[in-house]
Amino acid sequence: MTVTRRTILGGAFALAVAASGSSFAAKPLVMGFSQVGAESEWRSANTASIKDAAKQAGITLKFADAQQKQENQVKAIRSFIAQRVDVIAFSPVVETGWETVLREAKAAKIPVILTDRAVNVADKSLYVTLIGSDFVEEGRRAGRWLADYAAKSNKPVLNVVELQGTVGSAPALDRKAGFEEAIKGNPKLKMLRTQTGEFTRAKGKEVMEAFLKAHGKDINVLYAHNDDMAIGAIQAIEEAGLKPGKDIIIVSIDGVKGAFQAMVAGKLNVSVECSPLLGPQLMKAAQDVVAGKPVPPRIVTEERVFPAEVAAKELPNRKY
Ligand code: GZL
Repeated sequence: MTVTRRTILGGAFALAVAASGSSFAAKPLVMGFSQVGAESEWRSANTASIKDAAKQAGITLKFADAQQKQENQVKAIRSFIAQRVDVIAFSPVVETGWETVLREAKAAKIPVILTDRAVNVADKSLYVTLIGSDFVEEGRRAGRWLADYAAKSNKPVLNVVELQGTVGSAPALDRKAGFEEAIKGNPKLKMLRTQTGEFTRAKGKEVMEAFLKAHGKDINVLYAHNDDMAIGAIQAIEEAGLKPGKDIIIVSIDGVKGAFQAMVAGKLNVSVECSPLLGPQLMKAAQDVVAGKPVPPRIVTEERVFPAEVAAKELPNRKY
């Protein structure tokens, strides 16, 4: 159980006030949050969820956008430590390089909660919990859908190109691993090219243009680690005179509104859900940590797979 500075002070103060017989309103919990950036529809929905949930919970949120740079996240965390916030939360842009600043937070007795992405540290006491998706399973789900599609295809082999997410990030590493695990040894699926599209529409389009220039009609499938890169690639495929969703089958991850619209238009074949709506779980975990209550070391979000056939029915229900 994490006993924070605020827990001890709060307890002693409450005892003193109770003895004096007067009532008191505890000061609002203060959270420092370092966000990856604003690179995708998913990230914007994640930011909105965190800000809304903080407001609902009466938590004072100090929010910093790192513009996808790790050094900006380290600076923000150091600033939160200097401001003596009650809890620090962040979505680490990449998995490595966090030990030093997390040790500084631990020395300051400020609990740290990870949301969305994981860090690769030997000392698991450097953070309280990780709230977010199982990216390896998301990659497996994408691979399983494609394996089922390939089994029904009359083509002897399907050539696959892959747009990876941010190099070194947990979702990029894990979605690649899960996908490869699901298609391993499948004689009908051949990996042709793989390259990062940095989770953005612009880079996804640029890299897909290069793939098309090199391989053209030999490309049968695109596996994109997020919908934004898939949507960028769709533009490149159309500009090359090919039909996305038909000439090139597209498998993607996130389940953002843009993906549902592309599926309804017949340009995307499936999106594996990765929920950005982590705000309420994050605020609950923060309140529990500060109150000295136990918090599980891993909180996994529940998610589904949305093939194009269900997109029109599901679109009105989507919250992001
Ligand atoms: C996944 C998240 C990824 C999304 C991308 O939890 O970290 O980052 O899949 C986003 O859209 O940019």
